[in-house]
Amino acid sequence: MHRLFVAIRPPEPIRDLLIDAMDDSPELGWVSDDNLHLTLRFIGEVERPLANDVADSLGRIAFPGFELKISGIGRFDRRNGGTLWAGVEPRRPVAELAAKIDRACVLAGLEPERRAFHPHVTLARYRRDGRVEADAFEQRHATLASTVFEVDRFILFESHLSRHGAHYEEVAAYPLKLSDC
Ligand code: 3AM
Repeated sequence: MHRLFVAIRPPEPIRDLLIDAMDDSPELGWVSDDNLHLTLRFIGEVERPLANDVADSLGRIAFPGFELKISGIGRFDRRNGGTLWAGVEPRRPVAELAAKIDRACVLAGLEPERRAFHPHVTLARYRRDGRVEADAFEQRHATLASTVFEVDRFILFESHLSRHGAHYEEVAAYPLKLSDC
């Protein structure tokens, strides 16, 4: 089985900005530089033939490149903890691309995504006792903003989980283009 997801990888200067904002709060489990990404579609565990069909279907997507910037900090608070993330602007092109990727996944045989799409770059994960630190970080960096960067591709990643954490391997990169020519 292959645990897959589709994401945008921010360029190095943008990742540097995010890493510079991270601090040494012991309750916040920071995401490493290698793992910083904006998830467009979580696919989950699939067998090889379906993985190949998804990869082929993604390759038929035509979507123009667009500009994005990091803007603000937010949290998904859950009962036992949560995630701290950086937001992006504008959200419209990234949401449209995510919708197109979802359609491509459905054409390949996956169930459609039913959850609302909230584009974000996860910065840290925390347990219940990290909420105060997460809140403080969110307040401190509420106005975090990057320069604009070009999104010129999206990437199919395979996630390898181990007791050392997640390792994301790039399976394929899909350039954004104006048409199918
Ligand atoms: O981009 P982020 O960090 O928000 O949390 C996982 C990560 O999201 C999410 O997929 C991204 C790449 O691993 N993820 C993991 N398991 C998931 C699941 N069962 C999931 N998203 C939805 N359902």
